Amino acid sequence: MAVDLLLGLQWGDEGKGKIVDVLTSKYDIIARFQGGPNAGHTLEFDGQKHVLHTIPSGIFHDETINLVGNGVVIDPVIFKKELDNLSKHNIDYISKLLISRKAHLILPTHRLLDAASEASKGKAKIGSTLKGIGPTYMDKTGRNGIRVGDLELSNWKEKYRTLADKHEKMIKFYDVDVQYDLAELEKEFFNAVKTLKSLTFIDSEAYLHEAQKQGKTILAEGAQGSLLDIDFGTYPFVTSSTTTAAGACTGLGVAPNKIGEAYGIFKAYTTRVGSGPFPTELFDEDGETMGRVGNEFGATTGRARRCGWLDLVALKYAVQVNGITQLIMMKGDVLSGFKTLKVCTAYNYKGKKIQHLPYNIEAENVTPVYTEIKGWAADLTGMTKANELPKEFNEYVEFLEKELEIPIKVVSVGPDRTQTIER
Ligand code: 2SA
Ligand code: MG
Repeated sequence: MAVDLLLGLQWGDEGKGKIVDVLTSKYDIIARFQGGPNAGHTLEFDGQKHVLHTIPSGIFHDETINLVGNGVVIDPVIFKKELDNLSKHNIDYISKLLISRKAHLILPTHRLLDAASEASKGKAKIGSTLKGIGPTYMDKTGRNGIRVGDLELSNWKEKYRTLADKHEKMIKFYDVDVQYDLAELEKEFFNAVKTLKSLTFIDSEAYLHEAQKQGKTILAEGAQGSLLDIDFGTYPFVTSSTTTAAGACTGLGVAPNKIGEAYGIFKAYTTRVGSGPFPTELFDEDGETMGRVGNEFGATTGRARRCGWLDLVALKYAVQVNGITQLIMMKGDVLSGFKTLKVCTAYNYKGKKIQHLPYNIEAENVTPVYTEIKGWAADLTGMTKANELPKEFNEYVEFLEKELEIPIKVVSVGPDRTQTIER
């Protein structure tokens, strides 16, 4: 069986958690392949809201295996909190949560280094979630990292000490004000490592290979979005992992010719949290309305997300880079009540009209060219069938399908599992 992918096509927060949860009943295994606790995947059902950071979004289903792949970075402290929260809701995760031995660990000093790096950048800061993501991936590619499998070895604490001591020197080198009590942080860390060690560690690429041979269905769950990809995103204002389709290959050990459907998920408008260019960003009442109605606050940090119109130039780029086969449009309900909607269909770039994403999309180089589309007034949140959707809403969706040349098979009209309409 091929492995299907679910990828965010914008700057994250497209609603991946909700859709994985909706799709989960079709899959035997849900696997995370990149990122870490910088992600915030929100799921709502039975009147309750859950936010997951590292654990795959299939964990609330009884029959589903959830795998944290080798490409993920794990902070044992945050992981433990997630597990505690699952226990509170009587979710028995022990039998259905597997962790790759090759996943890297986020140490307390990685978090401190993240803070020091951001502080040293001043106004040019990335707007990182301060979860230690960048420094952990730096240690991974620098070949210094500590992996989950190391926890099974007797000398891992020596390795830990050597690395943490080095980090302390690096923190001093940044020469910024970062206050911490490492002894206290380490107490919490070692305690959380104990909890982590009670879970099942596996050689996950072999496991997935075998599962495929047995005909098991697998969904790779992306985190963040394509425009935050370390290579294809708005560098340097990106995260430190491959958030695009290729990340599922390196982050799970799945061969490219074993990828099946690539579901691309996007919001009917655009949001971004953290710094960096955002051509269609709004600083007016419309942007304020999107943020308020859409409840646009970071699920991990609580930061207000920047809002703007849908950017089709950027979306097309993401569709191409990922080889998207089906689209899912989220949060159409948030646009109810706008008389006119705008969609960016080209950029004015250095005096020329272009339709591809150029190297530099900073505001001084790029002004969006908009197509206006008539809005709809009706509240969509109570709708459950495609034939209830207003004519103007369908016209908006059809316009996007034509531009993107990919069908939009599902539209979401609210945060709950039930507010999902197939077209
Ligand atoms: P990092 O922490 O090093 O990965 O930050 C680098 C950039 O990546 C952005 N980033 C995100 N953008 C949107 N959503 C993310 N997850 C959380 C959420 C974020 C939150 O679901 O809302 O709660 O603030 C996420 N994770 C990383 C980040 O803003 C930086 O621009
Ligand atoms: Mg999120």
